[in-house]
Order: sequence, then C-alpha cells, then structure tokens
Amino acid sequence: MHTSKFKWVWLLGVFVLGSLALGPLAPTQSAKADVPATGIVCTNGPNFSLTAQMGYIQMSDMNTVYMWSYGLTGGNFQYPGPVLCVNEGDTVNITLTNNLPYGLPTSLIFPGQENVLADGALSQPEFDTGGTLTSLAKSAANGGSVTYSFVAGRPGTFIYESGTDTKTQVPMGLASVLIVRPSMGASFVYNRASDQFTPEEEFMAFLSEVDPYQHTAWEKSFGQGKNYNLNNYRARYWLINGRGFPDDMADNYASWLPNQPYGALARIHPFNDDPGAGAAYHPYPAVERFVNVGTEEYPFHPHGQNGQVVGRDGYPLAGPGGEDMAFENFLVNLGPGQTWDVLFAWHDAEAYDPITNPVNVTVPDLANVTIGMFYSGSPYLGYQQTMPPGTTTLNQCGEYYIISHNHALFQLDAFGQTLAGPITYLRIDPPLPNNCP
Ligand SMILES: [Cu+2]
Repeated sequence: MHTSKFKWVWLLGVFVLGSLALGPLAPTQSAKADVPATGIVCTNGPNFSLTAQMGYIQMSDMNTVYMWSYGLTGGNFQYPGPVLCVNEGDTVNITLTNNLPYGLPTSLIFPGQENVLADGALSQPEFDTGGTLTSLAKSAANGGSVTYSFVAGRPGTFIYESGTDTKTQVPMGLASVLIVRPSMGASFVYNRASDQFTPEEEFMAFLSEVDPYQHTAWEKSFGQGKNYNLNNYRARYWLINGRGFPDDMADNYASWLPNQPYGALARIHPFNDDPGAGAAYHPYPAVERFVNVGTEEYPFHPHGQNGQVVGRDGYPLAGPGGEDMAFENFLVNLGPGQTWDVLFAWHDAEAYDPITNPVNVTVPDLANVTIGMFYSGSPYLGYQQTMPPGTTTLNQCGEYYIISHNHALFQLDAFGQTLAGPITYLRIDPPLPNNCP
C-alpha cells in the first residue's frame, strides 16, 4: 500500500517536472498523435501533390530565417519538404504547384530516376531566347503546376530538388528526400537479406546549410535578391533535418517548431541476433539515411559504434558480380549531393551489471565529475540513481545517450553561436521490457 502510493507520487513528480521544467527536450510522445516521436516520417505515395512556397523557420540562436520549401498541397509550409516514400516498381506521380513569390518559375528534378515525364512528355531542359539554360527540367509557371512521373526503378535514398536557378533555389530550401523501398520489403534497404533493419529504428540525417544574407536578400529586395552576390555565398547555419541543436533533439512535430516537423534523435534498443536473446533485444540493426543537399562536405561522425555502409547514391555497394561490398566505417563523409545508407546497432558487449558484473574501474568521486543533462546517475543501462543536490536530469529510464555530430567543427554553428549546428544524439533504451515512456 505504502509502496504503491509512494510510486504514484514519485511518478507524478516526474511527470510534473517533465512537463513544466524539462518537457520540451524529453523525447516522449509526438505532438501529432499518429506519428512516432522519433524516426523517419514518410509521406506514402505513389501519388503526391507538393506546393513550392515561402515561409519561415527558427534557428537555434532564436533567429528566424526566410525560406522556400515544399509542403503538401493544402498543408503547412515545412522545411525540409515532405519525405516521399514509394515502392520499387511504382509509377510515381508528383504534381508540383508553384506558389513561390515574385513570379519565379520552378521545377523538380529527381537525380537517380530515369525517363522522368513532365505532363506526359519527357522532361527536358529549358532555355531562354538567347539560348541560356534556365531550367534543368520542365518548369511550372508562377501560379501554375506540372505533374512529373517516373517509374521508381531501383531502391535507395534519393534527393528531389528544384532544377531551376539551382544556385538560388536549392540553398533557399527547395530540396528534400525520396525513399524507394525494395521489392524484398519495407524493412530492407536494398534487395539483400543483409540489409534488413528494425522498422521502428529507421532514421534520417538530412544535412543542409543556410547563408542568412542570401535569404534576407530575397526576403527584403522585392524579389530580385539583388543585394546578394552569389560569389559571396558563405553558409553560417548548418542543420540536421532542418533544425539546429538542441531543437533537433525534440520530437517529430514538436509544437514550438511548427514549420520544422522532423526531429533527428535516433532512439534504439540494444541489438542481439542470438536466437536465445529473446524479445528483450532487437535482432536487426537500425538504419540511418544520410543526405547532403549543401555545398560543402559534411563529415558526419556518430560516436559509440561503427556503421555498416550498405549503399550510396541509391546504389547498394556491390561488386561487378553482385558481391556484397558493404563495409564497416566510423566516419560518414558525405559529399554535396550524396546520400549514404548506414546500418548501425548498439551491442551490450561487456554485459555490465551492478551486481553480477560491475564496471572494473573506480568511479570518481561526484565532486570530481561533470554531470551531463542526460546522465541517469548510474553507469549501468537501465539503472537510475539519486543525483547530487541541485542537479536535474532529462534521463527517463536509465537510458544511454551518445553524441552524434558533424565533425567539421566550424559547421557546429548558428551564425557565430557555437555548438548549435548539426549535433544530435543516439539514445539507447534498456532491454525490453523497460520503464521508458
Ligand atoms: Cu565527435
């Protein structure tokens, strides 16, 4: 009786603290009931209606930046645009409506897709009367629309983006992700048994950058962007899934980021493919789909474990005879325009346990350690301990957090505010069942 009452009060205390003081960062439930708090949010095809339009996003230095991006037609402005998910072999139809400001034309290109049609005819480059290339694909006049269609011929992670005035329109935000799922099933990256992953552990790192002077020029100069010289382009913000740190840790559809719906926290369970391990562990790894739509290399750097690189640019890594050429690597060094597909897992390799297998180093005195905001108070997965007076923690159930970030450290920046760029975390929950919300 006393125990259960105590538990209830304790839980209530955690809940109130969580909601009031610590709520925004706690990765619990998504603001949108039908969408999981973490992981890729697919808009499923094969038919889509997108609108190119202007809007604003919030940076982690609290600056607001004017953007162009895609939203679902009739829906909200969002950056990045919807993640489009289709199946291999689908005939994909995407109607683009052009609501960009200033009468600008725009178009869509689909790098990696072949024989793309625009309103039923092969989508071709456009030239002005002087013969200068104006668009890589058939464009939609302002206020008009074009329907692009293609057969999704092979699985992988792809970019879709503007093919018109690309030096301006892509960095202004007109780029997002197309995922083609293989015929083997939605829990495979490619048509290989070794590419199977845990479906609820599918993540995206959509990496991009913003030069605020370019964006302000378009916002303020009545459509000419004329105060901006492209030769002076220099990114000052770097984002992951359209957010900077710590906003990127927040749930998908976090209420205070109405135009930046995609979080970047990777939340997984320990991996163990031994059949005897049972339901406490996941028998397949997680997958992260990395995408670079910026102008610079992004050497992304997940701590804690190597990844298994299974594909790049929408191709499985395979030799001429189809041999599996997937390789294990620490760094994921994305060039501009690249996509990488990387499987990863967290192994409970040493099986540390406070009673049966304690960590065999002396834990320093509390006075001599710095306690991070996600620490549980215990070095053991699944355990929480009382923290020193005055210390609060965002830890929910004894889970681990491992940093995962861009390793070009100058890019960890929001217009001069350091440690505010593409940094996120890997969260490892204790084996199931656990007390995690
Ligand atoms: Cu690092």
